[in-house]
Order: sequence, then structure tokens, then C-alpha cells
Amino acid sequence: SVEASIPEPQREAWKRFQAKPFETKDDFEKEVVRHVETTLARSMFNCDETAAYAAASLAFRDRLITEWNKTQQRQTFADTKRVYYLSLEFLMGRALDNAMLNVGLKDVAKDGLGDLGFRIEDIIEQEHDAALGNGGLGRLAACFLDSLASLSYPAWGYGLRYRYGIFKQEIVDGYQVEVPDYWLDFNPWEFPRHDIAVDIQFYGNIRKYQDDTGKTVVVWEGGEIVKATAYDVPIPGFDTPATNNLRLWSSKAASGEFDFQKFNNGDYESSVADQQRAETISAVLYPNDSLDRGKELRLKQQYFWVAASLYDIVRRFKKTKRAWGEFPDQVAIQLNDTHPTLAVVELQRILIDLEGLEWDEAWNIVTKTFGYTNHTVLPEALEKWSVPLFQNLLPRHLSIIYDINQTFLQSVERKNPGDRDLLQRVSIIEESQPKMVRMAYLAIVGSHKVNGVAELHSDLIKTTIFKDFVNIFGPDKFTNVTNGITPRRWLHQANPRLSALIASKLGGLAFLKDLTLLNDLEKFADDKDFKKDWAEIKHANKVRLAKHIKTTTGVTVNPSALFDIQVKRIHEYKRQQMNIFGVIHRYLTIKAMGAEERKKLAPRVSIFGGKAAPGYWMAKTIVHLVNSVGAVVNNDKDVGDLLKVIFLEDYNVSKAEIIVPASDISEHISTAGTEASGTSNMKFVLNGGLIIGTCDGANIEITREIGAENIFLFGNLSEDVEDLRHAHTYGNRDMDADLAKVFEAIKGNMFGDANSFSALVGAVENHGDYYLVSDDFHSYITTQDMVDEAYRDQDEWVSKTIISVARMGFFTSDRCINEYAESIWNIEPLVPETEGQSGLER
Ligand code: B1H
Ligand code: IMP
Repeated sequence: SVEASIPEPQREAWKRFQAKPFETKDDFEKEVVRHVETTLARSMFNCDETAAYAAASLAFRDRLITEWNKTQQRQTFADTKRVYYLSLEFLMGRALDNAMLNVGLKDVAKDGLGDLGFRIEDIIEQEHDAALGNGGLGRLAACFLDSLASLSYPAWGYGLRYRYGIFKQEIVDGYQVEVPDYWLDFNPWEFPRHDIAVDIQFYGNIRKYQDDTGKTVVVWEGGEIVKATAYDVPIPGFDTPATNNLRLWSSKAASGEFDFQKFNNGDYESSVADQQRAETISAVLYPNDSLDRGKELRLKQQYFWVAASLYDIVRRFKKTKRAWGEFPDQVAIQLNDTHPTLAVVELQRILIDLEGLEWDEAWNIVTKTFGYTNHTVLPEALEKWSVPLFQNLLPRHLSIIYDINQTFLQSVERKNPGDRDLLQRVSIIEESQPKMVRMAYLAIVGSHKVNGVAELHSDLIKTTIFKDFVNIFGPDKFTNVTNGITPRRWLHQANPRLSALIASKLGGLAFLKDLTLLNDLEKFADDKDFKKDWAEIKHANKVRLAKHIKTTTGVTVNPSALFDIQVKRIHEYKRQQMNIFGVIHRYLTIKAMGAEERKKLAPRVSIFGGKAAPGYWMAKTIVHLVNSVGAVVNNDKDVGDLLKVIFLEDYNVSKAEIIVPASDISEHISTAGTEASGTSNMKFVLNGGLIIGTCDGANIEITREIGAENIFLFGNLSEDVEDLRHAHTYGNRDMDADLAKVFEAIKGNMFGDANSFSALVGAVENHGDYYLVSDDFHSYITTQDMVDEAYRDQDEWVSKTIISVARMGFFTSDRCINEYAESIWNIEPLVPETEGQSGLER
């Protein structure tokens, strides 16, 4: 064994003094005090909440890293296959609460902090979100890490350590303003690994020559070198000591500091500029959700991260001294969208240029290793890189891409002789001006499995954007894995009282690891006492959100009103514009009502939240309209509590944890066929809210699971979208009459200068209404009326929410990860002996 290679006395000393994770309150307090006094150099006289947060976090971090070391040793000894999840985004949110709950020591920490004079809630609040992502795609990656660790899979996440995460959103005079998110001031959750550093090459030239044996050798030389340094973030599993790792790369100038030559020549500024240019690579997360802008720096980020990660993965494999042919038995790599597709090319380059394998042997290894997940069919989100840009930045990779494409097209040609059209359609190189590299096609050709993220979406990619590839590779290469969410964060952590109530009925917290156990709740759907507790918890969550609304916006909302929530990135396809048009319609309707009619109306609070990409002007206009409508409606005495319109600033993961448990109804109303899955829809239902939505993404499977009687579906179906759009272009349609009245109100300056909103109105009225707002408007508002109607019957409503929660077991990310493990990665969990001993009753 490996252990035997260390001399006995040394082994003894290590064993004697090895770190022991704290378990008791006293030991926790001892750790906190030690960190306050030594790591933070403070004393009990100046230990404020920030310091207490830092010290508590460091105590947990130490504990996690000890378990992490053991987990790594266990995996190395067992010599198991590992999966590597490559994602440019990990939207982790806060870590302390999650670590305390997953490790099962939140009560210990609560008492310990209490002894030291602090309230645990205040300490948790000190943490800055780790917001290294835009929205659903990044949060999915974070939920996957939680499930991988909780299920004890040998898994690593690889990403970029952005100095600035997604910008902070401020609303100033009704407009979105972006403020940088400098989150690394103090981050107790990361371990810098200055010993793990990789040199990454850019630019330069390629030179070919024949070696002694006559073999052609290619070298990539010259250009510039940037250094990648690893920062590790431990990922605790729930109810298991298994602790995985998220490795984030940070960029630095290769010399370590700056160019001494320049410095000594007195050119201090330019030597520092070189340094800064290198650091720019990992400086900022691109804030475009579902939009590709083709910037060189973004391609640099992608290669930097992919090359560093592959170097690390290959290094780890080489330590096993296995033959290259066994690489796919040891390594599975998942591409989270096309952003890491260069990994396919980089691995091929390593194998042929550096390790001397033949092309075919190398390519066979590559395609067995990779899997590719597609997250969108929106054309503007499909990545393409210009060939000239590629040629300059990564000359060797471009030449390998040409070779991959040639081999691929030859095989297509053999099976479809003479079909020039087909060859052009599927070519990895688009013959445009300039030529472009189509990254999704490269990802498909370089992987053994391609998956979509919900059933409808996976069907759509097979019949639309990737249709030709299904014919070429056969249908088995394409599969579906419906997204999921971790119930640890999105129920247990975000909604502790609901989690406790459920546990009291199911005999413990085991449902958090087997969410189908929720099924047993269904028998309480008519239990009077249970329903009372259930409704009381929802109300308390609404009170909490109402307080947050009051402190952040100054608006008072009535917690007994129906809370109608749409929080997600602002995008035309997600149709926040339809929602706000519906709100205006409601406002006009109320204004036109008599006092008697008004009494019958259910008071409503319409809550919006989400960031617009800084360059997405139409999305920013939507934010502006929502705020402008709020300013009018919320100050209209005549309307009072019947309607309030709230825009919550700076939506992020920790705010979602307050917002999600407080919804009565949430909106998932994308144009059919545009939202690949959606994951917040799952979170809202799991927290006892109902949803109003279109037949899109995972809404369809949610309906299948919870029953059509428990969801408010409306709108055109995805199969009709194309025809409707076609009809619009030929002017064959009438504007919805209610929507026309809404537009009249906007144009009459009811919400301020109509010119500010003319693009939004014009998109529907005059520019083809690509997102079918007018087509769906009528069914949207009549369905909203049905929501009002249903909400009046509170008894029935509460039963519906209980039944829905009981049937949500399918949407745990644990199910999802098990599907990936079995059908794509071919990996097994490596369960530690002490797993499941933290006392969850089953
Ligand atoms: C999703 C993205 C995305 N799909 C490009 N595509 C990005 C594309 O920075 N970029 O360049 C960033 C993000 N994100 C989302 O993925 C889908 O829209 C959701 O429907 C889905 O639930 C989520 C997770 O699968
Ligand atoms: P969805 O697009 O509504 O399915 O939301 C996806 C998930 O991303 C949310 O549930 C949040 O956990 C997370 N998220 C955090 N910040 C944002 C944001 O600004 N926009 C969208 N999603 C966000």
C-alpha cells in the first residue's frame, strides 16, 4: 500500500498529531476563539460579527478540508473512475449555512456562537454570495456539486476564479445600474494552492518537421505565457463525510511578478501593465445569460481554464501509470454547454503532439471521455468563434479542428455520397465571411453522449438544431437528463420550518436524501392540523419577505395578499414584459370597477426580480417599465392593497432563499419551446407554491408529476410557434383587444414618458411579436383570473400545495446525477464507511 512507503516513526507522528474534526460545542468554540486570536489577530474585545463569521467559517473549513483529504486518499486507494464537471459558472451562493447543515453541526454552531455572544442568523447574514454565474446554468452546476458530494461520487468541479462575479444591480430612478461585485476581499472558503500552477500558452506559431523515423512532428512555439494558479473550495456532502473539491483557476503573469528588464530600464508602468493584462483573464464573469458576443477575452478565458484543468486531470491520470487506452476508464469529463468545448481539442493535442499517440487512437480516447450538455436552442446563444481570431490566439488548435472536421466530413460523405448540402450544414466550419467555428458541432463530434435538460428540450434539439447529427450518429447518442435541484439548499436551508414540519410527519430527515419519500405527505393533504401548520409557515415566510420588501423598497405590502412572483434573468423570451402588461391590465380593470366588485377581488402583490445583461437594452427597458408601473400603482390611494408592484433589487441566490418560500404563485411563462428547462419552477413548487406557466421546459414534466389540476397552464404550444411567427410576418393577425388597451395607457404617458417604452410596445405591435406576447395574452389573463378564483378557496389551495410537494420527488438533483452517472459517465459512488451516521432517522 501507499502507506507502507512511509517509515514507521513518521507515520506514528502523523497519526498522533493529525487534525481531528470538531464534533462538540466546546471544541467548536475553541476553534473559533483560536481563529479569532491567531488567524484574524483579534481579541474578544474587538470581535465583531464579521470576525465571528470569518472564524466560524474557518473552523468549518478546517473540518471540511480534513474530510476532503481523507476523501481524496480513499479515492486514490480505491483507484476509481472520477468525473470532472467543467463549467464556466458555479453560482454557489453562501457557504456557511450550507456547510453547517450538510455536516450536521448547525445546532452545535448555534449554541457555540450563542456562548460567544452572537446570534447564528446574524452571523450567516455576514457572508457575501459567491456569485460566479449568471442564472440557471450556473446554479445547476452548484446543485450538481451538492448532489455529487452527497451521493459520494468521486467528482471534481473545474471553473474560473473570477475576481468580479455577476455585477450587483442597483435601481436608480427606476433604471438598472451595474456596480462591480468585488467579492474576494475576504473569502474564508478557498484554499490558495500556490504549489499547483500551470503555464498556459497563447498566440505564437506552429512549426512542422519530420523526426528521425520520418514521422511528422508539430510544435507550437512562441507567443505568451500566462500562469494558472489553483484555488480549492471544499464541497461537503449531506449526511456523509465525503467532501469533494471545486478547483477554480486564477491567472497571473508567468514571471510571477513583472518584467525585470523593463523595470530596470525605468519602464515601470509597462512592466506592471503586462502583469495586469495577464490578471485580466480571470478578472470578470461575462454577464450575458444566453448570448454569445464573440469577444477575444472570452475565448482566452475558455482556453485558459480548459488547458489548466486538462493539465491537472492528465497529471492525476499519469500518476496511476496506466496505458493511455485506459484513460476513459478512469476519467469522464462533462462539458457544461459549449463553453469548455476546447477541452476536446486540447486533449487531442496533448495526446498527439505531446504524448506521441497516433491520431485515430487519440481520437478514440477523446470521444469516449467527453459528454456534452446543451442548455439552449436560442440561436443567439449558440457559440461561434471567428476563424481569424482563433488562428491568431490558438493556431495549433485551429489546425486540429480542421483535421477533426476533415475526418468527420469524410465519414459523412462516405455514408451520404454526393450530398454537398448536408456536408455544408454539418461542417464544424461555417463558410461565412469571416469563417466561423461552430462550437456545438465540435462538441457533438467530440463526445460520446449529448443531452438536453428536459424532455421537450431534448426532443427539440433532436428535431431542430441537431437533426442532421441524429441522422449521422444515430439516435442513441442523444439523450435526456431532466434537470433537478438540491433539496438540501432549496428546502432544508431556505425553508427550515417547512422541512421540520415534513420531518415530523415522515419520521426524520431521510427525505432529504431520497426525495421520493415525500410521497407519504399526500395522506396529510386533508389533515386539518397539518394544513393549519402548513399554512402558518407559508404566512410566516410571506411576513419575512414583506419585511425585506419594506426595508429595501420602502413599500408596505399586506402578507395576506396573494404573492405573485417572477424572479429570473430578464429576457424577452422569459416574457417579463407579458407579466407587466398583465399587471397594467389588472390595474386598469381595478380602476374601472365599482366598490362592490372590488370587494370580490383577491388583493395581489406582483413581485419581479432579476438582472438584465448590461448591453441588453430591451431587457433594461422591461426593468424600467416594471419600476415605473410600481411608482404609479403603489401610490394610487384608490387601489390600496388590491395591487402592489414590487421590483426587488439585485436578485441572487441568497435572496432567492428568502423569496422562493414566500410565493403563492410563481410565473414561468416563456414562449413555448424557448426555456430549455427552468429550475426555479421546481424550487417554488417544492416550497409549497403553485405555478402559472406555459407548456415549456420542465413545466411539462412538473405537470405530469403533480397533476394538471395543480398547475395553471396556458398559451400556445411549441409545435404551433413557427406557424404563428410565419403568420405574423405576413400581417395575418389581430392584436389582442385587452393588450391594445394596455398599450393605449402606456402611450398616453400613464407610466411616464411613453417614448421610454416605445421599443417594448413596438416589438409586439409592429415588429412581428417574435415572442408571441399578443397571441398568448388572452389566455394569460384569463388564467390569472382562475388563479384569483382558486386562491379564494384557501382550504382547497393548501391541499393542492401539499399534494404538489408530495409529488416533487422526481426533481431532486440526486436523481439527475444518478442518471448522468449511469448513462453517461459510467461511474460508481465510493461510499465511506461512516456515511449516514449523522442520525437521520429513516
Ligand atoms: C441556460 C444558458 C447560457 N441556457 C450562455 N443557456 C451563457 C448560455 O454566458 N453565456 O454565454 C450563459 C448561460 N443558460 C439555462 O440553463 C436555460 O436557459 C434554462 O432553461 C435551464 O434551466 C438552465 C440549466 O439547464
Ligand atoms: P430560472 O431561470 O427561473 O429557472 O432560475 C434559475 C436559478 O438561478 C434561480 O432559481 C436562482 O437560484 C438562480 N439565480 C440567481 N440569480 C439569478 C438571476 O439573476 N437570474 C436568474 N437566476 C438566478
